[in-house]
Amino acid sequence: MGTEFKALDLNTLPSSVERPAYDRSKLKARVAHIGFGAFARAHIAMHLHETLVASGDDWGMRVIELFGTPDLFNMLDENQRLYTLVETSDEGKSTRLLGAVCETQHVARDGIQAIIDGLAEEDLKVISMTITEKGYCVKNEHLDTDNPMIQHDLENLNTPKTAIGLIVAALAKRRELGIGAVTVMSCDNLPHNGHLTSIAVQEFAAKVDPDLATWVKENVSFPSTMVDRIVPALTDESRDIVRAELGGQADPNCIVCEPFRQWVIEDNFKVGRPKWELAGAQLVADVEPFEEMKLRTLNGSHSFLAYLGFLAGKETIADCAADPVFYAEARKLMVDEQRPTLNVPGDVDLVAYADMLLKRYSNSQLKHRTWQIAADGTQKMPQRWLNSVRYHLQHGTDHRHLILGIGGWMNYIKGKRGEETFEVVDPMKDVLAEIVSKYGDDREAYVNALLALDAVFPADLVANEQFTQSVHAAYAEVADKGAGQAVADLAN
Ligand code: CS2
Repeated sequence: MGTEFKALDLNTLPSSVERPAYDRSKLKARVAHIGFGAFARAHIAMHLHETLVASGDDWGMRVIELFGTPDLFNMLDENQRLYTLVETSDEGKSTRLLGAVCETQHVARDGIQAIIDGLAEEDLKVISMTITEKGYCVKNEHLDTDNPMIQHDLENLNTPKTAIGLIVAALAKRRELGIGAVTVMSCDNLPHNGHLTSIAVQEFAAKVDPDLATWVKENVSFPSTMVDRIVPALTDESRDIVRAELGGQADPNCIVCEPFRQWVIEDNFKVGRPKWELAGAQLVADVEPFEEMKLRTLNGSHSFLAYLGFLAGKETIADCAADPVFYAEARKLMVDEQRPTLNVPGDVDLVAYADMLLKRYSNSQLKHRTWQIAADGTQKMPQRWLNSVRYHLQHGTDHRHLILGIGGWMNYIKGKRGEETFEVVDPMKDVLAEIVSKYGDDREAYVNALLALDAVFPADLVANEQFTQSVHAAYAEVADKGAGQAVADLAN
């Protein structure tokens, strides 16, 4: 890709492409965002861009990557750190160049020391991140000290590999330099994500130096956020869409997503923040009801459609939504099985919310792959399904859809769809593959071995016979009937 790269020629871009209407030369890196993948480009940096359009102030964003190669960042720099966002739906498209990014730092290009130093600059007020569920290195609500990367970072705080290690190294430096407080803001799909981040950072800091942990307590806030926007991974097809929108020019950092977006932020910032409310973000005292609603209804139904839909031959979420059976059963999962478990935010009508989600899923322009959402199931299932399962077991209420989802996942991770084999992406993929190869032909032993994964299935659920029996049955149902028929039979 590098050799073919040609910087964007802004002069010949079609006039339909909106450009940043603010003075980018005055932007300072006051927010640093770790993990500049598709979602961050389309959501976090887009909100800052809109904030700048409305406020004209100087809150720029430095973006940081700890993995992969710096190629994309090099190209972003050559494009003056502008990149293209196309919002698409069956109603049409709109295209803009986003301009909130003012600096890039890649560990393989700039070195970890420069990144640590940057996070310890006085102007830097907010460290935000989208590092995916596994990036937090948290197990059973504690820092996972068995994680080899965390072990590495604990022993080598000057050269951390994880985002958590990096943040602690930066906080230690801020303390050493006498530079004031900062806010660390998670933007990942995890329940009480601010609290989880604080656990990971605090427990790590306490291991390094108890005084540092005390300093962190006093000087760092960890607001929770609920983020929502459907942003499929970039494909050749989406690159072609962007190229057409740009009058034939290519932008390697472009992104294509749905028009909808929502951001609910706990207003708990130590030393100021951008005026994100100007971009439509909701600043609230308590994010938890929003987070749980979104995680269980949107992400919970996504995962249900991902495993069962993929196994039934459906490549995208829009394909699932176009099938009346999958549509109806995903709706029941949300309305009948997730709604009762939720403390729905005051002014939200959960049925209308679910219908809006299904409408978003029906966006045929997005091509959001079921296989993509199926990734990292061991990290996603607990907060999307298992807490709700616990609720239903306690209340004696029906939760067949949630259980079928688990049965779907157990079939999915075998990596076979009929004669076809596919890659299973998961941080625990080696453990999963071992279970598949050891017990894959013995249903009883296979399901038991998966249920014994204590990082995924909490002990209280596994001790509940009703739960384990229903999971065994759901596994067998999907294996015997096929996912499509198993979903159809939920209606009976
Ligand atoms: C999806 C999410 O891949 C997944 O696990 O469920 O990325 C989902 O699209 C976003 O959370 C929507 O806000």
